[in-house]
Order: sequence, then C-alpha cells, then structure tokens
Amino acid sequence: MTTPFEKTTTTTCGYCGVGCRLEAHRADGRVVSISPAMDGPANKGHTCLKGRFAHQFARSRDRLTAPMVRESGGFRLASWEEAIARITEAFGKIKAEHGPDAIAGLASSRATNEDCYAMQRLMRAAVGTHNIDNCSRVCHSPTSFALRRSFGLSGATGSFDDIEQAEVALLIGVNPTQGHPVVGARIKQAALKGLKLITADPRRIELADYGQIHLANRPGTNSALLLGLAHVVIRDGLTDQDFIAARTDGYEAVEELVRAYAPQQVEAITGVPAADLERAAHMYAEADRACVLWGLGVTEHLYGSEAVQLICNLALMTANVGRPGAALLPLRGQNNVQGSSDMGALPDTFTDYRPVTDDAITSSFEQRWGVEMKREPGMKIPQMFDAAIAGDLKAMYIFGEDVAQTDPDTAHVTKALESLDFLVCQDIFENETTKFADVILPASSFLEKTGTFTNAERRLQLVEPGAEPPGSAKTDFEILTTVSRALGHEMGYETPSDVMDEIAEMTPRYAGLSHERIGRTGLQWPVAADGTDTPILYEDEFELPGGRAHFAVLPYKEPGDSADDEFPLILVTGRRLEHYNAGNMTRRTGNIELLSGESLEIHPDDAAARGLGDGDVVAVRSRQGQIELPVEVTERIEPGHVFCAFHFPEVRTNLLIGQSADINTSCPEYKVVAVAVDPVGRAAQAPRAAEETEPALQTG
Ligand SMILES: Nc1nc2c(c(=O)[nH]1)N[C@H]1C(S)=C(S)[C@@H](COP(=O)(O)OP(=O)(O)OC[C@H]3O[C@@H](n4cnc5c(=O)[nH]c(N)nc54)[C@H](O)[C@@H]3O)O[C@H]1N2
Ligand SMILES: Nc1nc2c(c(=O)[nH]1)N[C@H]1C(S)=C(S)[C@@H](COP(=O)(O)OP(=O)(O)OC[C@H]3O[C@@H](n4cnc5c(=O)[nH]c(N)nc54)[C@H](O)[C@@H]3O)O[C@H]1N2
Ligand code: SF4
Ligand SMILES: [Mo]
Repeated sequence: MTTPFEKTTTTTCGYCGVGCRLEAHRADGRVVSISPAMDGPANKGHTCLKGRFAHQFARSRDRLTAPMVRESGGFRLASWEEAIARITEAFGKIKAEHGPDAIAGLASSRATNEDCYAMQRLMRAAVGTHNIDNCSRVCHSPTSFALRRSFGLSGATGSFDDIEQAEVALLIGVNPTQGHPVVGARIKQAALKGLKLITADPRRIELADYGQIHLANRPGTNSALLLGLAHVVIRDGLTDQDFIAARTDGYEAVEELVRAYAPQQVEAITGVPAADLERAAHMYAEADRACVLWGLGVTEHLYGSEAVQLICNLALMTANVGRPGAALLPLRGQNNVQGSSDMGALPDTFTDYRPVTDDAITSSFEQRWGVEMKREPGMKIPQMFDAAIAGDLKAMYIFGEDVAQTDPDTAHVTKALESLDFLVCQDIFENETTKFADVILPASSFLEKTGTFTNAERRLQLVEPGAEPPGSAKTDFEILTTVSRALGHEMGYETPSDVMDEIAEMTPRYAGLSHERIGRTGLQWPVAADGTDTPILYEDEFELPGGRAHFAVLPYKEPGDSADDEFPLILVTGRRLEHYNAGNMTRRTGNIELLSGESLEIHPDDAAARGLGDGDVVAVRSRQGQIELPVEVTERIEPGHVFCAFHFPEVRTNLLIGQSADINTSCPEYKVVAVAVDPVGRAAQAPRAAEETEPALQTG
C-alpha cells in the first residue's frame, strides 16, 4: 500500500548534532511521516527513533498558536501587534532608565543558523548589547575553548566518515547509542568490521560490549586518565617525534609533567586498573589511524576544558590529527549548537569566533549594520542570572531554551527569572520558563522553516519546510526581523537566504556559503569563495600563530564535589534514548509510551544497603536541593554512583545541581554531584515500560 502524500520535502533532523537528512512527507497540510534521505552524508539512509517518529509534537494540540501576554497573574491571547508593542515599550523604558546592558538574550541551538544570526544581530544592533549567549554554554563550550587553544578552530577536525577509516577509536565520556544513535550505529557496524574500540565511562555503555577495553574511571577523573595514557605513550616510545618537531610547540613541558602519572598512580585516582590503562595506551598509539570521540562526560566538569586540551595533547603526540581516519570528533549535542556559536550568538564573539574586543572586526559589523557597539564582551548565561538577582539585569529575551528546567541550580534560575521586570519567551510550547514570561511568542518548529543547521562535523545542511506553522504562529526568522524593525533596526532581509549571504559577506572562513551551494549534500566550513569546503582540518597547518599546534601543560585537579559521610554517593546526570533535553517535544510524541518517567539507576549493592528494590521511591538530597523519584536497580552503574536524566519537569533534577562550573567557560559541573539516597515509599510501577512499543509510533 502506498500512502498518497501531497508533497515530500528533503530537510535536516531538528534533534541532535548528527544531522540526519530526512524526507518529510505531507498529507492534509501536515507532516505525517518521515523517512531517511538515502543520500544524507551523515546518516546514509538511516535515522533513529527520534528523527523518524518523534515529529508528532509538531501537530500537538499544545502547540502555541497565538501570542500571549501576562494579565492579572495569568496569560491571555493577544494580537501580534499588541505583543510586539509590549516588547518595544518595555525594552524602550528599560534602555532609557538603565541602558541597553540591562537587557540580555539567549539564542536557540534548536533553531537555524539564520535565526541565530538574526537573534545576535537583534541584541547587538537593535537593543545595543553584547549580552547574548546560547546553550552551548552548558554543553560543549569547553570543547570550543580547548580546540581553539590547541589547534585554532572550534570544530571537529574531521568527519563521521573518519570512523570507518580508523583502526582504533577512543570514546571518552560519550554515549552515542543513546545521544547520537545514528553515529552509534555506524560505530557498531565499524566495530563488527574490525574497528577497535576503547570506551572510558563510569557506566558500562552499550558500545563497551562492542569494544576491546572499557575503562570505568571515576566521574571527574578524565584528566588523570588522559595524563596516564600520555605517560605510557611517552615512556614506551610511541610518540611521533617528526610530527611533534615539525608541527607543534610546547612538547617538552608535557614530557616533564606526565612523569607523575604512572599507571599505578593513575589507578589510585581513577579506579582504572593499571594494566588496562597500559593496554589502552598501546592500542591507541600503535594504530596507524586513531580517532577520539567525546561528549559531556568530558566537558560538564570543573576542569572540562582542560580535559579536552589533554585529549588534543594525546592526538598531537601520536600525529592523529589532520589525516583521514585520524579525527577528533566531539559529538556536539543539539541539531544546531555548533551553528548557533559559529554565528556569533555568544557574548564575546561575532561569526567564526572573532572577538568583539577586536576593533577592526567590531567596526566592520558597525558599518554593515549602521550602529555603534562596545568593545567589551557581554554576559554569559550564569552571569545573566546573577545580575538579574542583583537587580542589574532587568529584561531577557529567551528564544527556544527552557532554562528553568535545563540550567543548573533550578532554584537560582527561577529566582532570577522572577527578579526580572520583563521576560519574552519565543518557543513552540509553553514550558517551565514561559511560566515567568510577560510575553510569549508562538514560533515555528524545524518542520515549518527554511534555513540551515550545522552538524557536529561542521557541515551546513538545508532545512526546508514541510508544513506551515500552526494558527497564527510565525517562523522564528519572521518574528526576529519583525521585532527588530519594531525596535527601530531594519535588518533588510527578505528571506533566510539573504541572511546567509550576509554571513558569507562578513566572514572570510564562510565566504563561499550560500543556500544554493549548500544544496543536497551540505558544505563543511571553512568554505572558500569558490565554494570549496573542508572535510578535514589542519592537513598542512594549524590555525594558530606560525601554523603550529599547542601542547597544554595541565595537571589533574580534583572535581568540585566529592562524597562524604552525609552525601555518600556520586550522582551523574545525562540523557535517555527516548527523550530529548527538556522533553518538551518528545514528551508530546509516542516516545512517552516507551518511557513515561524518570528513575534513579543504582547498583544492587547500594540498593541492598538501603533496603531498596526496583520501583521504590527515594529522596535524593544534594548540598543544593532535594528531589524524589523511583529507583531502577541495575549493574550498568558502578557501586558508589547513581544516575538519572533531566527530561521530566516534575522530577526537577537540576534542583540538585550547584553553581560549580568549568573554570574557563562556566559550563556547569552536571556530572559530579554528591548525594544521599533514602527510601520514602514504594511506587506502583517503575516508569520504564516493560513492552517494546515502537510499532505503535508509526503514524504515517
Ligand atoms: N536521546 C537523546 N539524545 C540526545 C539528547 C537527549 O537529551 N536525548 N541530547 C543531545 C545533547 S544536547 C547532547 S549535548 C548530547 C549529549 O550526548 P553525550 O555527550 O553522550 O552525553 P551524556 O549522555 O550526558 O554523557 C555521556 C557519558 O558521560 C559519562 N560520564 C559522566 N561523567 C564522566 C566522567 O567523569 N568521565 C567519563 N569518561 N565519562 C563520564 C556518562 O556516564 C555518560 O554515559 O546528546 C544529544 N542527543
Ligand atoms: N542535569 C543535567 N542538565 C542538563 C544536561 C545534563 O547533562 N544534565 N545537559 C545540558 C545540555 S548539554 C543542554 S544542550 C541543555 C539543553 O537545554 P535546552 O536548550 O533548554 O533544551 P531543549 O529541550 O533542547 O530546547 C529548549 C526549547 O526549545 C524549543 N524549541 C525547539 N525547536 C524550536 C524552534 O525551532 N524554535 C523555537 N522558538 N523554539 C524551539 C523547545 O520547545 C524547548 O522548549 O540542557 C542541559 N541540562
Ligand atoms: S541520530 Fe540525531 S539527527 Fe539522526 S535522526 Fe536521530 S536525533 Fe535526528
Ligand atoms: Mo547539549
């Protein structure tokens, strides 16, 4: 049986940074089914259960379909004119009384490059402040910082295709079969064909079963592990001295530093048996082509950015960078978190990470936009919340981010949002954050807009609409350009393609980008004026002075929190296959039947010590706050540790997370929280659904 679709549009998945190319099939004016595009360079004809099935959210009755404004403690529907007038009035008053820096904005890493560029322009040119940030702050900002320090550019050095070309892959603090399932599947396939895998994770992730060596290091000890690997590589003469001499600086000091990290010493810190560390170092360094993949298990730590620099060290000393099959692949999280940062939705940089402190750069944007701007960076997200509580920040414009659920220290975030005089939220659903809004603007989902996303391989791919936004909702592009015009700054774009043309004009490394050139298969930046793109970075030179990469000399330091008598277990937070971040989208699809609530994973020994069985409800208490949820007793997790996700607003996981954050980038230490776990009662049923219900999701 064939379904009579009205139309099929090829687009790019709006969930994760893999960037699968999809065919969206339309009937009755709506996207009713999705299938993989066979020529997608990242997915090669595959998708995961989110990309393929989790599009019902777009048709959900809960979608925002008209603007809403606050009135006598609640919300009422409003016209676009009234909603926008409230924004211009409030922003105008605050600017007049307190200056433009009393206003801040957040761009959405779920939205397109064009939307994010328009958002940073709105804040910089229409409002007049560099107070603009995006959620890469709480995700891979340490990766960006470290790659720029060590190699020069903020992006993966190669492509997913390098996975199949590698002999060995080291996966550290990343769980691709859950977070990036299509890449997870590619790794599995490659492993079955001979790719050797080393996994490093306190939990035994699924890919450990496909690998040769699993290193179950304690949370927060990655740096010690990486220094230990470097110790063995150097001690056993496995370095590439020609590469080090020709292309790098600073190696001698690293040789000196790693002497203190002999395998026995590293075992004492990390819990990883010395013999396993030795084997892993040899496997990685003896391979002709080795990749490293990492994720939040590396970045969301007090010294996350330093750990990424130590990954770069390891690749440099073995010459595993700048060649096919030898790539550093940070698995960036959201569909466009690479792009939102590339586009300058950051308080300190314009497009391509060029600093606002650089007079020539800022002048060029001043001329283009006809405004004047400061040469000092604006506030990062945590500084915005602190400033709101201190009374210095009066208004925020939050575009596609649910900070009241996903940012750390929920009590602090909600206090900050309450402290604001005025909050605008632009989203596709009401969420925990919109509860604090004064104006809510109804936007479009990725299935209803035109533009581009940049995936974790630096690849820009087209997004094309399969349907119209519901009701009087508008595309993010239309909303942002209209608000900017109302604030007195005409951006002058007719379509998102015009935005891309400006990005290319203003950014030498993106000079050859245009929607037309991006076409069906995408382009990986840098893109030269003639359209040549760059699947592999640094083949000849690094993008640092003299073209040389930089070794970092960074000793191991302890994580910000540690277990003690009162808080004897370490909580690691992360994600689950069925749900996505704040869950606002996946909770409104059939995925809710696959997983309807959160549970705390606990090892059988720790459960027995507390008299806990599957489904028992516990109170989890940290130095910061307390939540309640049922337990799942499992050997997936090591004794002494517990794990839960943050996809369900009723659980409020982030009440437990404190203010501790990466020293260089303020990325929260989501991965190490000392907690006490005590029984409070017995639940009727553990939330994980017993049956396999996936077929029920096939609506198309
Ligand atoms: N299904 C689904 N997919 C998603 C998302 C989602 O919510 N749901 N979110 C997207 C986003 S925004 C992101 S950023 C990515 C994240 O994807 P990943 O980077 O894979 O993120 P996590 O699963 O949070 O953490 C990865 C692993 O780090 C481990 N870990 C924790 N602490 C340490 C440590 O100190 N050392 C080591 N070596 N490992 C540690 C955890 O046990 C976990 O298995 O996923 C994206 N994809
Ligand atoms: N405890 C704990 N907390 C974490 C993490 C963790 O590992 N542990 N991980 C952190 C990480 S890595 C991340 S990236 C953050 C993610 O945190 P968020 O960015 O807050 O989460 P998302 O669910 O990705 O998306 C936010 C909002 O975007 C809206 N949205 C989606 N598409 C569009 C669109 O096209 N237009 C508009 N206007 N809105 C849209 C959704 O409805 C949703 O409300 O969470 C962080 N929080
Ligand atoms: S792997 Fe990521 S990009 Fe691909 S379909 Fe799944 S969520 Fe979408
Ligand atoms: Mo993320």
